[in-house]
Amino acid sequence: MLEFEIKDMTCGHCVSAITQAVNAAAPGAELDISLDTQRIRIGGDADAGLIESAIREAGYSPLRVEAP
Ligand SMILES: [Cu+2]
Repeated sequence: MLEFEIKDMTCGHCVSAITQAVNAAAPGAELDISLDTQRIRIGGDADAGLIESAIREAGYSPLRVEAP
């Protein structure tokens, strides 16, 4: 599982833009987005670098949250 904090994800528009970016970078991956905590989780063994750059290309600033 991957987790990112995205501080500039602030509204429903951001959520849908990021959802599209992640779906394109990791087709079929399970995605859990929380606007409240400004975090997203991606299930499975998706490529962290690929997803991070897709989110950046969509205009946002993801910060990788390392699992404990
Ligand atoms: Cu927004």
